[in-house]
Amino acid sequence: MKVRIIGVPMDLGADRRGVDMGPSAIRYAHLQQRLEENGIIVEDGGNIEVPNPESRKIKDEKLKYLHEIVESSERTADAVSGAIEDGFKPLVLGGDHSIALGSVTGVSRVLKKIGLIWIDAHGDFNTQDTTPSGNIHGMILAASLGLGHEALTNVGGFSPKVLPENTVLIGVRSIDRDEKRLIRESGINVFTMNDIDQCGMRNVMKKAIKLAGGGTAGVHLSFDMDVLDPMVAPGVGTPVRGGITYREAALAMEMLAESGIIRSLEFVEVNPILDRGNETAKVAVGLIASALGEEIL
Ligand code: DIR
Ligand code: MN
Ligand code: MN
Ligand code: MN
Repeated sequence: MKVRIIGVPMDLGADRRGVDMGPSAIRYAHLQQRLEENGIIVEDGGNIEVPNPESRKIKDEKLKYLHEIVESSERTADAVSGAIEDGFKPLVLGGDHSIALGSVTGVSRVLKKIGLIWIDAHGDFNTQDTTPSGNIHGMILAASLGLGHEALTNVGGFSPKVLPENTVLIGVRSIDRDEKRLIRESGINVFTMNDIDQCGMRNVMKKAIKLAGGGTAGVHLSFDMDVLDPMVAPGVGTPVRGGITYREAALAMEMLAESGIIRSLEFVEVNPILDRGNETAKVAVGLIASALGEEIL
C-alpha cells in the first residue's frame, strides 16, 4: 500500500486556537515510522497553504472566515485528487474539521460515487441559519450533502459530494437544537453514543460498512478526535463527556481496514496546546495505523 500524507494546518473553522499545529504533532508522534514498520510505502506531501487567523478579518459572524476556508478547501481537494490519481491513499491531517470539505471534494471528484463515514462527538450539520457559533467546522457534513451556503456546497464546482443513504455519522452526543432537525430531515444514517452502548461498536460498524460501502466506488473516513472520551483524547477544542474508548475506536478502524472499502482518510481536531504530553496525537497515530491495516499478531 502507498500512502501520501497531506497536512492541513487549518485554524479558521473553530474557536480554540492551536489546532493548526495538529499535523506537526501527529508527525512528531512518529506517524511515518509506524506506518513504514507495517510495510506501507509513505510519502509526505507536506502541508497545504492556509492563512492564519491573526492575518485575516472575520467578515460574517455566521460564517467565520468563509472565503479563506473555501480557498484552502480547493487546494486540499486538488492535493487529495492528485494523490488518488498518482496511486496513493491520501491521509489528511488536521487542522479543524473544516478541512474535510476539501478532502471529501477531492475523493468524490475522482471516484464519483463515494460513501462517507463521519466519526464525531458532534453532528457537524449546522448551516449559517442554525449555527450557534458561526464556526464552519460545525457545518461540513451538511455542506458535503449540499446543505448550507453556496460558497461551501459548491467547492470543486459540484454538489452534493455524497448521498444521504451512503453517509454514516457515528459517536454523536452533542447536537444543537436546530441542527437536530436538519439531521432528521436529511436521511443520513446516524449511530449515536446510545446506539454504540446498546448494540456495541462491532454491530454499529458492520451496518456502517454496508451502508457506506454498498454500491459506492469507495469510502472516505473522516475521524474527529473529539469522538473519543476526553480522558483518552484531551487535546481537542470541543471535548464532550461520555465518548468512545480507545479500544472501541481501534475496533472500528480494524473493521474498516478489513473491509477494504476505505480509499481516503483524515484525522482532525488534534490541538497540542490543549493536550497533555502529545497524548492525543499519539492516540491518532495508533488509530491511523489500525485503519491502514496494522495487525496485532
Ligand atoms: C457546534 C460545535 N455544534 C458548532 N461543533 C463542533 O459550533 O456548530 N464540531 N465542535 O466538531
Ligand atoms: Mn467534527
Ligand atoms: Mn470540529
Ligand atoms: Mn467534533
